[in-house]
Amino acid sequence: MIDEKVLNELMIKYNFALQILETEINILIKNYEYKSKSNPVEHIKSRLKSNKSCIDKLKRKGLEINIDNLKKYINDIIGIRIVCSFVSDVYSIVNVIKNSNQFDIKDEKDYIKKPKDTGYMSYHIIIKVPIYLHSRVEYVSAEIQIRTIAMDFWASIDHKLQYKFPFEIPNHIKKEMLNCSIVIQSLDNKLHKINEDMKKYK
Ligand code: 0O2
Repeated sequence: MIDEKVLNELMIKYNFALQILETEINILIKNYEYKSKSNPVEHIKSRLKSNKSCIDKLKRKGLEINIDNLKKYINDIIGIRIVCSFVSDVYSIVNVIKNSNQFDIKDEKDYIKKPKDTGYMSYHIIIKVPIYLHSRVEYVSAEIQIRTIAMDFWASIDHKLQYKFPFEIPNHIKKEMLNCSIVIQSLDNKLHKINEDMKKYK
């Protein structure tokens, strides 16, 4: 079991890291926007996972509920979501983050090229963020999700309808949500083409 006080203290540290990361990401994006004279990001959202969600996720992964497992196996206690206009913008932002040499990248998952079975699409980068304490530096994981507004729309509805549903989801519902994701993919492709076409007239 996890002592509530110890967990709250850990969350304070994660909150420091989240604030540093938010600032770094904002600076990187503003700098990219200035240099490329483009505006690829619609909005950025960040959050710290709640104590309950952390514990539920450890349970879901079949792990013992303790602080060590939390630090080691839950990579998205710190979460930043960057929502872009077009698929091409998603990959531009991914490159900005990867080429910055500012972050220690632990893992990346391209759920756009290979969506999850549910239909979920997004690009995830897991990084290590330093927290500067009195006498030492501690590193914690953070997840950056980068996706289009259309993918974000689908993911948000899916999160409400089925992602955290505690019982077995009927097959026809899963199939309908997957079909919606295919529609989203096709919409993103169409919008990308329109954007490319429009560049000729600018
Ligand atoms: P919440 O409440 O959104 O934070 P891993 O150890 O990396 O294998 P993990 O972290 O589950 O395990 O990796 P994964 O599958 O990449 O999922 C990370 C996050 O992506 C999830 O965090 C969700 O936010 C989102 N996600 C993944 N799959 C789906 C999906 O099918 N639908 C929706 N809507 N979101 C999804 P959490 O902690 O599970 O949930």
